[in-house]
This record gives sequence, C-alpha cells and structure tokens, in this order.
Amino acid sequence: MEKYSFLAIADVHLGWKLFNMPELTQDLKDVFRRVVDLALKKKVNYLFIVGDLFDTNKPSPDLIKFVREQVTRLVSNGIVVSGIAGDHDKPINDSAWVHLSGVIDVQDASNKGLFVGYDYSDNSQENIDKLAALPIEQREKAEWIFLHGQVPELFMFTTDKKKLDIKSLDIINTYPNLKGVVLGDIHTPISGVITDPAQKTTNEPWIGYCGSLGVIKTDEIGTKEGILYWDGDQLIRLPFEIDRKFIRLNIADSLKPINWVVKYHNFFRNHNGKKPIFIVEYDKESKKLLPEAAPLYEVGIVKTIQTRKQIDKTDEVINIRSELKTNNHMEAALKDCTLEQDIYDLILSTLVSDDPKVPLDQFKELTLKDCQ
Ligand SMILES: [Mn+2]
Repeated sequence: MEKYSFLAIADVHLGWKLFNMPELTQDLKDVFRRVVDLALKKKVNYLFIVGDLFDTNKPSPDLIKFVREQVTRLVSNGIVVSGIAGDHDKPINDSAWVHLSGVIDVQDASNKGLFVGYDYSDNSQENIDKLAALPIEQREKAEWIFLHGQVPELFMFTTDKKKLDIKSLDIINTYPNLKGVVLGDIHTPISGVITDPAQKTTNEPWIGYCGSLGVIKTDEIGTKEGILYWDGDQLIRLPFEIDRKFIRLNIADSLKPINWVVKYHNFFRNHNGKKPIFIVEYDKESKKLLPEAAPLYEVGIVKTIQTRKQIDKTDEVINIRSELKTNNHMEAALKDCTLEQDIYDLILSTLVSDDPKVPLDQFKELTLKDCQ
C-alpha cells in the first residue's frame, strides 16, 4: 500500500480568552495558522483535528471565517483536512462547527477505510459501541482511530460522560491492522501502547493524546512536546514552540525586580514582537510584596495569581474554569480559592441552585441582619 503522512492536533480552543487578554486569544489563532504552515511545509497527506478546535460550539463568525481560510489553504494544496468535534465544540442538532468550517468526517478522509473517528458525545460509550459494532471487513482496514474523551488507563480523573473504555474493545484482536488511537481532550501529551500480556503479538498499537499546542491554562506552561507526525513509517513529535514566552514567578522567592528587567527586556525581540506574559504568584503572606513586581509591567504583560500553600505539595494554581465541570470539582476548586466559609457557602449555593436568586436573597437578609 502507498505510504501516507499526517499531522494530528487537538484542543486548540480557538476563541478562548485566557486571562481575558485579546493578545492570548490571537495567540491561539497564530498557533493554528502555524500548524497549517507546518502541514504545507511537510507536504503531509492529512491534517487531523481531534476535537476542541473551537472553545465553544458557538464560535464567532470571525473565527469560522478564519478556520475556513486556513482549511482552504490546505485543501487547495491537496491536503485532506479531517477530524472530529470535541466536548467544547460538540455538535448541536447533529452538526458541528468544525465540519461546517470545512473539516470533513474521519470516515470520508480515505476511500481505503484507513481512518475511523466519531464526534464527541456526552454518552461516550456510544462511540465505543460504534467501534465494536463496525463490520469486520472495516475493522481490518482501519489503521487509525480518532476519539475525544478520557481513557482511564492514561488519565486517572475520568468523568463518566467522557470515559472511553478502549480496553473493552480488545483492539489487538478486533482491529488487527491498527497503528494507533489518537486522542483529544487531555491537554498533556500522555501516551502508551496497547498490549495484551496474555498473548504474544507483534502489533502493539500506539495510544495517546495530541496535547494542546498553545497555553489554555497556566498549568500548561512548559509541558509542550510538539505535534504528532506520522511520516509513513513512524509516529513522532515534531518540535512546535509557542512564540510567546510565559514566565512563572513567585513573588516571595524571585530575583529582585531590577534583575527581572535586565533578564527579560530583550524577550519580545526574540518572540515575533510578542511581549512575555509574567504569571506572578503570591499567597496570603507574600501578598504585601506584590508592588515589587511593578517593573515587570515595563517589559511584559503581568498577571497576578493567588496561590494557596498545600501540605506536602508545592503551591498550586487553581483554575476555576477547568474545575467547574461537576459539583464535586466545583466544591474542591471553591474551597481552594475562597478564604471565608460564608463566602464559600454563598458561591456554592448560588452555583448549584436552580434559582440562584434564592440563596442570594437569603444571604442579603442575613448580612442585613448582622449589620443592624
Ligand atoms: Mn475537550
């Protein structure tokens, strides 16, 4: 069979406004444009997008236009652009913006049946069932599976609706020619191989996450490993540096600010004119030192973040957005970022209440009583 090559990406989250900074929203578009540049340069046959290209399933017309333009750049050069929707840009009434922007279904990417993949579904078992129910002659042709969700063997904290029970598929026996399962959703590029200790097999398919390419959350700084690239023989990661520098500093143990300026004042010259982002962390005790960060505003964009000391752990930044998925996560996130019990109670009851007005009215009543 003729060889083919592809790039695979996921979790670009176009439209996401980290820290509400327009510069960072633009950065994500730059990331996608540079992926397209790379696909053209490598002359790959396919670009696969494994979900969450958009941050929401209602992207702005401007973003849709942008993606269409980039897809056209590839298609007019003979590159097939294919992929699936993720949980962020999941289909509404069976149609997802990623496809309406010109990204074709995975099943349609090859007429040889090489690729199988399904849009994210809030009932992820549905997609596993589809893979299990595929006729044997189609399973035998499949070389790559694309899915968006959470594989417990790779990621401990799965949520039920995203859980992908790949294990139940007995991939080695039921997809005999599979080279890999390419995943989206987890932003860290975790990967492994599918093995069956009970039997000797020569085929041990790869399984893993593309990983996000830009910075969607602050804990993604410095975790990038590049873009998945199948060159026809092997799967590797092509280096892909983000062109904006993110620098995390702790106000309590950092260098004197004057040194920061000396150290960083040249940064934007080397990063496409993009000012570095300084994430300045502080906690309850070191908050008073914050004014010392003032010189940083001259050389970059500064974002201050309060952290909380944890026993046996280094400081951890709590990202509320990613935690606000379930009530349990919500409680954990809230506990870590609210200092007062009554504020915690108020926010939590407002967030989980069907009618937020009720707890707010109660709170109003209570505080007015206290003030009298
Ligand atoms: Mn996702």
